[in-house]
Amino acid sequence: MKKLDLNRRKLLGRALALGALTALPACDYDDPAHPDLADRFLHAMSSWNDRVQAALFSRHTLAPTFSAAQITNPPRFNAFYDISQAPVVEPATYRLELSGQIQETAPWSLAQLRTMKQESQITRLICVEGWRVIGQWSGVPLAEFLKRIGADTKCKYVSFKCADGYYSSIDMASALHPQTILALDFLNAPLTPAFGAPMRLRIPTKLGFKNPKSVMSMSVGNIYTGGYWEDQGYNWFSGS
Ligand SMILES: Nc1nc2c(c(=O)[nH]1)N[C@H]1C(S)=C(S)[C@@H](COP(=O)(O)O)O[C@H]1N2
Ligand SMILES: [Mo]
Repeated sequence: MKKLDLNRRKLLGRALALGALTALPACDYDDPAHPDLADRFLHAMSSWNDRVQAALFSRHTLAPTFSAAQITNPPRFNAFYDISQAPVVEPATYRLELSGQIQETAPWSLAQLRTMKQESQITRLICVEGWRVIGQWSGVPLAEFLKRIGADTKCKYVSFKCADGYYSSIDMASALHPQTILALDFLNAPLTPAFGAPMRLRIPTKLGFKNPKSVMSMSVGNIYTGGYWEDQGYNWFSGS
């Protein structure tokens, strides 16, 4: 018990109480090469937590929606870098690359994505840093898109890679949730680079970091691919 210092004890308490956050990136690992018992315990807790959250998740339970008057203005930017470093993707030549257990893997242009029925919603984005914003995102329901490209929806995961090297992945039940969209617009205008242009995942049933921006490729499969923050200890399921 000597090794279980106060910070770590607090962390354990937090993991048990909240579940969503299992390790802070800044927490003081004694020796990263030899994760001690507490670290292994936190990891085991987090994957147990994934399974519990997945079991409790219902495709029919909707995240709260809001009125236009409640939209946060101006919106709030977040990424693992400063807003001036946000990647700029040329919309005219953009192609969403598809791979994995998908029948039609031809890449999709923005014009093609816009031929599909667009869904608009005013929802809340919650960041683990302790802030939240309400915004209006519109785009293609991921369930419809997966159907259209002949994705095997019996697979476990849908994974995303972004223009800035960010990446994330979600469980299939969440991918098929009616509020999960491939967002193209914010406030009825195309997304701007810092906020995820030309396309971002918008998934209001999960925390902010599960909403990858400037998505360049999508893959469907059964191999766990983790995520940028997930691989640093944040809980993978992270329902909000
Ligand atoms: N490509 C990319 N997507 C990302 C991130 C990032 O750093 N790069 N940060 C995530 C985090 S932690 C949050 S809270 C939201 C913030 O989205 P916003 O800038 O629209 O508020 O984007 C998520 N998606
Ligand atoms: Mo975040």
